[in-house]
Amino acid sequence: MKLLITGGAGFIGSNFVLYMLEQHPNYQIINVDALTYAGNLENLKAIESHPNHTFVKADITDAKMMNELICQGVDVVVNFAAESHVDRSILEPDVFVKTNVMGTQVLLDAAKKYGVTKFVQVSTDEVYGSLGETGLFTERSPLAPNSPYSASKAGGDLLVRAYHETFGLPVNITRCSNNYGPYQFPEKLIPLMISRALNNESLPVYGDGLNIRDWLYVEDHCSAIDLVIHHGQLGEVYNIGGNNERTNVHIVKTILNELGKPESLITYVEDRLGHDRRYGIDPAKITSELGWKPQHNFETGIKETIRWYLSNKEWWTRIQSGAYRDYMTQQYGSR
Ligand code: NAD
Ligand code: TDX
Repeated sequence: MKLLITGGAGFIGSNFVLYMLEQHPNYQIINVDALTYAGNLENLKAIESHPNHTFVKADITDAKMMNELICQGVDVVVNFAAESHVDRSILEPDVFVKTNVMGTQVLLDAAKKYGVTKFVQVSTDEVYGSLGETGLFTERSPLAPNSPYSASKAGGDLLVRAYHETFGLPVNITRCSNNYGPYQFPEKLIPLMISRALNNESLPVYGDGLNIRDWLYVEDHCSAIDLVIHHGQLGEVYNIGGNNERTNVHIVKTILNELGKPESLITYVEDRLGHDRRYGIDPAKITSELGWKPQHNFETGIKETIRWYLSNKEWWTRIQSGAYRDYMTQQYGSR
């Protein structure tokens, strides 16, 4: 099988490329990534000279380039490439629409033109908006995105759906909850708090810290997408989540406790605009139809992740320079 994986130098994409080459060493992977601030070839060091992995630096909005890549006998497109950080979408929404909506449409056109056997859109539970104290997102929950990020992801998803309905393009959409694990960019809650705590910096918790996210170890997300590629019913959406709902402040305290740092580092700061209160995924469909089961529980997964950041300090300290430092100052001031 020949796969075109977009965004394969980012957090989940790079974990997925590594996972697929381990699970299916004979598959050929073309990994296309624009190497924005979030793309990092260091994530792919272990497969630098793997004969079945080819890296191409390109933007998914570049139609000529996407056509040139997909026409090379690509069977399956897996679209991870996206602007992925909610706070950045509040500061700069335009690039989110460009990559997450227009980029998806460019890929869909190329996939249609060259007749792929499947197009997998990697999406998010955030397209469903926010939950109250009870209930879970199912595949039938209405789309009600609240941030420019989630609205742009919902826009991409709707185009994927439309290409299936209108042109018969064989597609699946996956909607996963919050991921954590190795290679996550230190702007996201868990790696941000680990890296700041290690530097004895204040930990900026938004609002009252009681917003809830449903956490999944990244490898379990990868195994779910692998199953969807091979067994997903065409045209279907699959929600992915591991029933691990935690408040943000619980996560931050767990990290402090594990690192032996004081809770006095926690600083409650102004809330995120449009901050979704709670996400929770019902994974019944992917569990019963495709037999997916997560392998990591949160308590061990978070410890493994903290250990990874402790042993890979160079990876994240190199990131914490230049453009990233400018963003951090804009977002959090000089605290
Ligand atoms: P990330 O920001 O770490 O990685 C995104 C990658 O896409 C980067 O390597 C970046 O260089 C690349 N990219 C950005 N714009 C591009 C463009 N125009 N052309 C080509 N490449 C481009 O993001 P992530 O956390 O790994 O998320 C990957 C995907 O999974 C996204 O689609 C995101 O919406 C989705 N998702 C993420 C989570 C999560 O918790 N992180 C949960 C559910 C779904
Ligand atoms: O400094 C912070 N302080 C804080 O309290 C940051 C960065 C976050 N938070 C809160 C906001 C959220 O309630 O922590 C929670 C998690 O925040 P993020 O790590 O930014 O993730 P979230 O906004 O939930 O979105 C993530 O999950 C769904 C990914 O970034 C998305 O790409 C994915 O689609």
